[in-house]
Amino acid sequence: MNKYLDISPEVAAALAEGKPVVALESTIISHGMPYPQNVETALAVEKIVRENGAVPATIAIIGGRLKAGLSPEEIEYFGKKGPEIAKASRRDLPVLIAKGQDGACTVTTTMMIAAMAGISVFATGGIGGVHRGAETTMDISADLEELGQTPVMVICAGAKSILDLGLTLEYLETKGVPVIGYGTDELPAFYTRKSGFGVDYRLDTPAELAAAFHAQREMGLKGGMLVTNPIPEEYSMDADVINAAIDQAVAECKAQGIHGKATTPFLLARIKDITGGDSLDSNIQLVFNNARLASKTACELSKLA
Ligand code: PSU
Ligand code: MN
Repeated sequence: MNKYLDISPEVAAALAEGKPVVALESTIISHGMPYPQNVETALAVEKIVRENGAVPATIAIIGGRLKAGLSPEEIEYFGKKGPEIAKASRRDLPVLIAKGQDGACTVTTTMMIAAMAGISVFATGGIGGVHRGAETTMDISADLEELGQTPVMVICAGAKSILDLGLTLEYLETKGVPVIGYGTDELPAFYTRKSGFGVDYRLDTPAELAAAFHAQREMGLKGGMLVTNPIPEEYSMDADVINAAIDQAVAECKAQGIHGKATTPFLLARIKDITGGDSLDSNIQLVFNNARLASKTACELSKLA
C-alpha cells in the first residue's frame, strides 16, 4: 500500500469486500462553491451515493496525507477554509506532501488518488479542458492528460463553454479517451443539455457503462473514460443567458490578466455572480444527478469484477 495514502475504514472495508465505491472531488468544495452551500452539497452528495447503494469516498489532501474518504468534520473543515486551501493538481503533490500541507483535489488528483486506492468510478460536476484561446496561451487542463493515463471512469455533466469544447474533444481523441454520452448523442455543456458537438458513443444504462469500462480495464488499456451526463431538463439554464455570462467572465479574465491555476476558479466565481446565483442551483443539481448515475454504475461494475 502507498505509504502516503489513508483510506477511511468504511471505504477500505467496502473495497476489500468488492462493494461499490464512488470517488468525489474536493476542489468543488473549496473552490467551486461558496460556504455553506459547498458543505451542504458535499454532504448531500455523499447521502445520494449511499441511497443508491454505494459508499462515498471524498478525496482530499489533509496535513500532507492523501485521503480517500473524509469524515463530515473534515468536509466541514474544507468548506470553511475554502480557497485558502491550495488547489492541488498533479504538479502540486510532491511539495504539498513533503510540507505536510492541505490540498483540494481537482479531477486530476482525485483520479490519481482514486486509482491508488482501487476506486474505479468518480462523480463530479465539470472537468477542465482546453481553454478558449489555448492556441496562444497553451492553457490546457491537466485533467485531460490524467484522463489519458489513469484508469478511472469520470462522470460529469460535460464541459462548460469557458472551454473550447471542440478542441477539448480533439485533445481527448488524441489521448485515446472514450467520450460517452449518457442517453445522448451530443456533448452536454454543463448548464445546458446541448453543445452542438457529438460524443463518440451513446450508452443508455449504467450496465452498458460498466460493461464498456470493464472491457477497457480487462484489456489493460491505459487511461480513463469520460461519461457526460446531461443536466436534468428542469434544472437546465437558458443557453443565451448562460453564454452571455460566460462571455463576460472570459472577457474580464483576459482584461485582468488572470492566468494559470487561478483562471478556472475565477471564471466559475464570476459566472455565479453574473447569473445572481442561478447557476449555483443548476450546478448543485447536476452534481446530484452525476452522483446517482455514478453510484448505479459502480453497483453494476462491482458485479463484473
Ligand atoms: N470545471 C467546473 N467546475 C469545477 C472545475 C472545473 O465546471 O469545479 C474544477 C475541477 O476541480 C477541475 C478543475 O478538475 O477545476 C480544473 O482546473 P484547471 O482548469 O485549472 O485545470
Ligand atoms: Mn490551466
